[in-house]
Amino acid sequence: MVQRGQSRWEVEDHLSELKALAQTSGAETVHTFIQERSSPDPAFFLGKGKIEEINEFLQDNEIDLIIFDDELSPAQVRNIEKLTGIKVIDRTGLILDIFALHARTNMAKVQVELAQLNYYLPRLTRQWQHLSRQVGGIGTKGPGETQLETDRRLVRKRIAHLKEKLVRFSNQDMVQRQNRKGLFRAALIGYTNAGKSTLMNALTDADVTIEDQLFATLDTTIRRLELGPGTTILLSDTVGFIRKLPHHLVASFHTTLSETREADLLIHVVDVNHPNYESHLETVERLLRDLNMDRKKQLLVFNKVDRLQNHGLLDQLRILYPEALFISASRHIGLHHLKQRLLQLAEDRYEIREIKLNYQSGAAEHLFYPLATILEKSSDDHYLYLTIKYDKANKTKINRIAAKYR
Ligand SMILES: Nc1nc2c(ncn2[C@@H]2O[C@H](COP(=O)(O)OP(=O)(O)OP(=O)(O)O)[C@@H](O)[C@H]2O)c(=O)[nH]1
Ligand SMILES: [Mg+2]
Repeated sequence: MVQRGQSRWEVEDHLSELKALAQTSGAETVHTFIQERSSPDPAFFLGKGKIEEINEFLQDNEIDLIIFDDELSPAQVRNIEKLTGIKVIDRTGLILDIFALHARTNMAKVQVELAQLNYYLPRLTRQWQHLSRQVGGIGTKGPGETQLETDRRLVRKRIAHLKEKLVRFSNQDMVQRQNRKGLFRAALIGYTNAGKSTLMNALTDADVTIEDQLFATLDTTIRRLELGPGTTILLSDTVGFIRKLPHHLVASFHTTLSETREADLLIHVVDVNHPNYESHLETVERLLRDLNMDRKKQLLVFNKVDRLQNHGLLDQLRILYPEALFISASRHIGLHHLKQRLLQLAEDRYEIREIKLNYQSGAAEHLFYPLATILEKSSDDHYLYLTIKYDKANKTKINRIAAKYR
């Protein structure tokens, strides 16, 4: 629906993205309808005339599903389904379906189911009687409860169970992150389908799935990336963002996004070929603000330059974003530059210096192993000289050891 303050062009764009989402979930789009209206109708969302026009079309064609780009109230969905006799979902429901379809790991599955249940809870109707079976038969109908109340109770119980499971996952995750402490961490982020996983695979030996689909990636993959002597960073690839990412999903994917939250650097990948790359960029920035990650250091990377027809655009972008890099992840264009930049950024965190150790206590050398990389080693009759490189965060510890064995 085109509402006040929106242009028709903008709405058409949103619909073409909705089509891509529908395609990803396996639906074929037969027709799209647009209505201009100052505000939605409380009962049917659209105006009466429009609903009738759509209904007529539905009856003349074999349609299985109506998808709305805007979020509908549970009552609006029920009313339209009743009138047309056809299943109705909104953008949020569609995105949740895709996530459910693409969830592979246990953690992703739990996160998606949690988001789905939170979304469907207020939308439960009598048709949900199969629920008691789905939830594994726990809790039979209590005294004086209607089926609907029983269903709601079952869903709430399931939600509590899934939340507990997520806490366990996030505790495990925390232990793993503790173990990785000390290394510089960069996280690939960006709009869905921008090429984050392609870049991940191009830079590391990760074998992340790449698809010309929305939300191919739902989990976080982390790999080591060696950039130079003593400079290894951790690179992570994770779930993409989209306009109006359902808030239930954002809340559920807390654990998946934790690596991004703790990263030292966000590598923001943008598909420069997409006609809406600008609004994608803004959407990602907005989501980062919502997630309180907007103060993190960022590196903007425009991807898919190999397909770019309009070379004037590159010149324009170079002026607008002087710090940005231009690459093709699939053709390996500009990756050397990107690695150089990453090396620079990571190096800012390190210091190199020479340490002189009393030869008598030469065995102290091993004390530096967990804290620093030894670049060079030499000795004379009295001393052992070590050139070491270390994270500035370890400076105090290094100083203490150096002072003790001088
Ligand atoms: N022409 C061209 N295509 C690319 C490039 N990088 C990625 N692609 C294609 O873009 C599509 C999406 O790539 P992915 O790496 O799966 O994108 P993603 O950002 O990980 O997407 P999600 O995980 O779904 O959010 C795939 O069809 C890739 O082959 C590039 O540099 N040039
Ligand atoms: Mg991906």
